[in-house]
Amino acid sequence: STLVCRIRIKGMTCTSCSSTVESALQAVHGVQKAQVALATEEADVHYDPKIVSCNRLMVAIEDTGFEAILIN
Ligand code: 9UX
Repeated sequence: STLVCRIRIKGMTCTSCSSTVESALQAVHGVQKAQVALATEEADVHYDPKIVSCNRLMVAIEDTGFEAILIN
């Protein structure tokens, strides 16, 4: 079963930025689905908690050069 992690992403200014972040999240082992919305600066990531963590997903975002902030 999967959990959802919602993450605010700071610094994205175009759809290429959001596509880069979305692809990076989708490439992480344990991620079942990832959507990044430029307009709301939010990522919704469905992940298997036996394989990966929300903190690890935030690191994957920051590795692309953007700031990640946990939402609730
Ligand atoms: Mo768009 Mo984002 O031209 O770093 S790819 S600004």
